[in-house]
Amino acid sequence: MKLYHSPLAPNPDRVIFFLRAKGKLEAVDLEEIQIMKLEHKTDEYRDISPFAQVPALVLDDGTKITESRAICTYFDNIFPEPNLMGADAKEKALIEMWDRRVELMFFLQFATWFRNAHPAMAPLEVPQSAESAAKAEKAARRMAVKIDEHLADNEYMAAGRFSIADITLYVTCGFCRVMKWAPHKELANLGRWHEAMTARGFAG
Ligand SMILES: N[C@@H](CCC(=O)N[C@@H](CS)C(=O)NCC(=O)O)C(=O)O
Repeated sequence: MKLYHSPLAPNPDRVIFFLRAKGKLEAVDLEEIQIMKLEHKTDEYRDISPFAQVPALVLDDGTKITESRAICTYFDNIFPEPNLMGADAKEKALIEMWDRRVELMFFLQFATWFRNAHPAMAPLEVPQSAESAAKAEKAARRMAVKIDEHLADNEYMAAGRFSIADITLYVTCGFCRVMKWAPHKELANLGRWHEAMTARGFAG
């Protein structure tokens, strides 16, 4: 199977870190798509990913999976150990709850801020909006504080153990560098959690 990705892009990184945490990165052929060269906008790539986004996973039977969380779900099923998305009903619900909160309320807010504010994003976000950027920045900063409060009483994001929710949060903290922001250096609990995650080595 083939995984289309872009170096340093957060959604593909989420999948790559997930696979590495399972010790299965070598199970996929990696193919690089350069977003900044608009390689994802070609007709050839749109045949693989109709929304012209990375990551995209193409299975050996030709099936295309083009949402990062759905790709992770697929890998969690075919490579069951270590389980990263929940082993029973309660764990599945708790991990999904936190993973979706991190994705929708932190990652997406940060991405909206970045895409609307950073000059390098002008070709991809047309037109950029200062108002959207300001609103999303506020929401991202607010959510970082909420996550820090959650981590004051929790070693991991969900279910008392390492999961995709930690991977999604780790990717988001790293992505924040593009706006010269390091939430894990400002917020103590997030900082402690971030050091522990770095020590696990899944980010390569
Ligand atoms: N919901 C999608 C989002 C994928 C996405 O937005 N990927 C970005 C890279 S991190 C992309 O392909 N951007 C290209 C563009 O905006 O033109 C997923 O989770 O896979």
